[in-house]
Amino acid sequence: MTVNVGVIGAGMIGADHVRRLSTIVSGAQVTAVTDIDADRAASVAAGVGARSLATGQEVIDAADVDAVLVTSWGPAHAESVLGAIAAGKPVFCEKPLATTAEDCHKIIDAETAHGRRLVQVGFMRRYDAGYRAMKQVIDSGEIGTPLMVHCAHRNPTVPERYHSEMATHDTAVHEIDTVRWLLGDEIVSAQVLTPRRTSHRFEHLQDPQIMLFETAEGARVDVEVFVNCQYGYDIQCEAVGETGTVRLPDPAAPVVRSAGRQSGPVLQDWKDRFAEAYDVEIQEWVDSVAAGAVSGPSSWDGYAAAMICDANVEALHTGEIVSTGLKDRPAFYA
Ligand code: INS
Repeated sequence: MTVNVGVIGAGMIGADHVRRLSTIVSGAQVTAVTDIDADRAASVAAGVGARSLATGQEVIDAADVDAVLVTSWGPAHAESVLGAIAAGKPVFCEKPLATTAEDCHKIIDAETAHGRRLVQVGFMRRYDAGYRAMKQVIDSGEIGTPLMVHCAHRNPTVPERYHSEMATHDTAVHEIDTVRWLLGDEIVSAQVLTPRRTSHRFEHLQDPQIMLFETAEGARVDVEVFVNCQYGYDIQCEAVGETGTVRLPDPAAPVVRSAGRQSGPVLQDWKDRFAEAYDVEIQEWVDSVAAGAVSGPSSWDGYAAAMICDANVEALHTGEIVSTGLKDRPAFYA
C-alpha cells in the first residue's frame, strides 16, 4: 500500500519532508501541498508531481490524501491537527503540537473521543541511533535505576530574533522530550539558573542557562543550554544509574593525528546532526499509518512538553522552583 500524504506548510522543514517522502522513504507519495505562500506551495508541489491547494482544510479533505503532515508555523498547528482528527485521518505534526496547553487539551479530547490514536508529534531525537542505543541500555537494567541525567545543548550562534524564552521552547524542548522518554518518567518541577552571560550574545539574551528538572521518581536532570558557544553544534547526554553510566555517542568523525596534535571536526549546523533521525522518523510514521496503528510521540507527549516548557519559562522569570502540574498519563496514551 502506498500512503498518500498531504503536506500543510512548505517552509524549510516542510519542503525537506516532501523531499524525504519522495526520495528516501518507501511506501509513500506526496499528493497535495499547501502553504500561506501559494507560489512556494506550487513550486514544492510541482517538484514531486503533487497538486498545490489553497488551504489546509482542502488538503485534509482531499480524497487522495490518506494522512496529513503539518509543518506550518507553530500557532497554526492546532487547527490543522484538529481538522485531521475530525476527518479521521492520521496526522504527523512537527513540534510544537500547539502553542498553548489549552489547545493541546482540545487535541487530546478530540483524539480520545475518536477512540484510537491518530496524532504523532515530531520529536525526532527518539529516532536517533545513539539515543535509541542509550535507551536500550537503560531499559535493560545494566546501569541500574537511573538517578541523574546530565545534558548539554550548545549551538555555535543564534540570530538576534532568538530570545531568552526560546532557550526553553526551541532548544531545551528536545531534551525535555528525550529525557521523559529515556527514563519513562515524568518531569514534575523546573528551575532555571542564570550564569554569567557570555559576551558573544545579543544584549537581550540570557545565555547560557542551566535548567534543573525533577522527575516523579525523584531523578534529577540538568540541561545546560548555551546557544552562542562559538565552537560548534554539540549535543551531550549522560545518564547515571545506581551501578553505571551511559553516554550518548558523538557523531562518527575521523580523528586526525598530525604535527604533534590529535584533532577532529565538530559539527556546525543542527540540521546535519539529526538528519538520519528525521529519515527514520518519517519512515516509521509511514509504516505505522500503512499498518493502521499510529505510535511514536503522542498528543500527550506534546501536551507534557508544553506544560514543562511553560513551567520552565516561569522559572526563568521568577527564579523559583515551579511545578509542571502534570498529572498521570491517561490510559489511552499508555
Ligand atoms: C532550533 C532547533 C535545534 C536547536 C536550536 C533551535 O530550532 O530546534 O535543534 O539546537 O537551538 O533554535
